[in-house]
Amino acid sequence: MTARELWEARLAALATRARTALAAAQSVQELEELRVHLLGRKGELTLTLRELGQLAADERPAAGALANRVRAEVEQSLEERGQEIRARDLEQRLEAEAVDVTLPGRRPPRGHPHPLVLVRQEMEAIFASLGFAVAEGPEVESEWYNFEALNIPADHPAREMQDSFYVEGHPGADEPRGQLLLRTHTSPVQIRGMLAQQRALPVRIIAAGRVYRRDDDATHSPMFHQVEGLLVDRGVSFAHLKGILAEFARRLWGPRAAIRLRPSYFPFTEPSAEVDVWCVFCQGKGCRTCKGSGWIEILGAGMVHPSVLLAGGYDPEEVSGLAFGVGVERVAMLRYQIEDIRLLYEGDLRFLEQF
Ligand code: 2NL
Repeated sequence: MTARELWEARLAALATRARTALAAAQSVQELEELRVHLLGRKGELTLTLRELGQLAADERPAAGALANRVRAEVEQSLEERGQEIRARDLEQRLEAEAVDVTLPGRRPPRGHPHPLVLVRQEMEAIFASLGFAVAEGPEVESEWYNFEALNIPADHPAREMQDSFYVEGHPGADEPRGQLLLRTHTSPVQIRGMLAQQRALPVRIIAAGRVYRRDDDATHSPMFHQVEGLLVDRGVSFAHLKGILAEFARRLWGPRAAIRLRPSYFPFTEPSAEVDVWCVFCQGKGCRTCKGSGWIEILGAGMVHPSVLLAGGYDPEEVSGLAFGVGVERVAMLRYQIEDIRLLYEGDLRFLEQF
C-alpha cells in the first residue's frame, strides 16, 4: 500500500466514524465537543489534513481535493445536525411550557373579616334595626371627654382603677380639655354625639371600637373592643332599657335567650345594672361556660346620670337616657366557643380560617 493509499484509507475511516458520531449526537453540547474533536486546532481531521504535506507533490492535488470534500462534508453535517437538535429542543421546550388556556384559573386566597369584626357588625346591625345610628370618634381622647363628662372627676377612684395610657401632647387651644390619653371606653364618642346634636331629640347612637386599659394577662388585653349604646329622649325609662337589652339577647342568641339584671355601680349611670344572659349552652342547667350558675354576664347598663346628660348639653329635668356597654371579645368568645382571648389577637391563620 502506498503512503497515499494509506492516508486515504485513514481519511475514509475517519469520515465514517465522524458520520456515525454526528448522527448519534443528541445535544448542542455533544455536537460542540465533536466539532472541537474533529476540526479544532488539535482535532483529528485537522491533524490528518496537515499530514497531506508529507505526500509526494504530484499526489497532493487529488488528495487535497478529497480532503476538502471530507472537511466540507463534516462541516455541513455539523451544521445540519445542529439545526435538527436545536429544532427538536425548541419543540420540546414549547411542549413543556405550553399553557392550556382552557384550564380553569387558580383562585388567589381570599381574606375575610376577623371574628371580632363579624361580631361587632352583627351587634351594630341589631341596634341599627332598633333605630340606633353608628357613631365614630377618636381613639386618642382628652380627659374631659373620657372622664369628666362621664361623671368621673379627677379624684374619683374609677380614675385610678382604670389605669390608662397617657399620650404626650395637649389638645388644641380651641379645646382646653385636659391631658390626652387612649380612650378607656367608647363613652366619649357618645358625649361627642350628644354635643353634636345641640340638644336635638332623640339621641339614639351606637359607638363601637377599640378601647385601651393597662391590663395584660390571660383574660385581659391592653386593647379590646366595646359596643356602647345611648338613648336620650323625653320619657325614657328603665323599662325601655330592659326591653332593648332583652331584644338584643334574643337576636344574638335565639328566641329562648332571657336576661337578668343585677344591681351594680357605674359613675355614669344611676341606677346601674349588670346584665346576664340565660346560658344558651346548658339551658340554665349550669356548665363550664357559665361556671355552673346558668347565667353569663355580658353587659353593663343603666340610666344616664344627670351630670352626664348636662355634660352632653341636655336638661336632666326635661329628658332622661339609657345606656349600655358590651364587651365584643366576650360575645365573640361565647358565640364561637373560644377559650383563650389571646387567639383573637395573634393573627394565626389556622385559627382565623375557621370563621
Ligand atoms: C361595661 C359597662 C357601660 C355605659 C357603659 C354610658 C355612656 C354614656 C352615658 C352613660 Cl355616654 N353610660 N355607657 C353605661 C353603663 C355601662 O358599660 O361593663 N361594659 C363592658
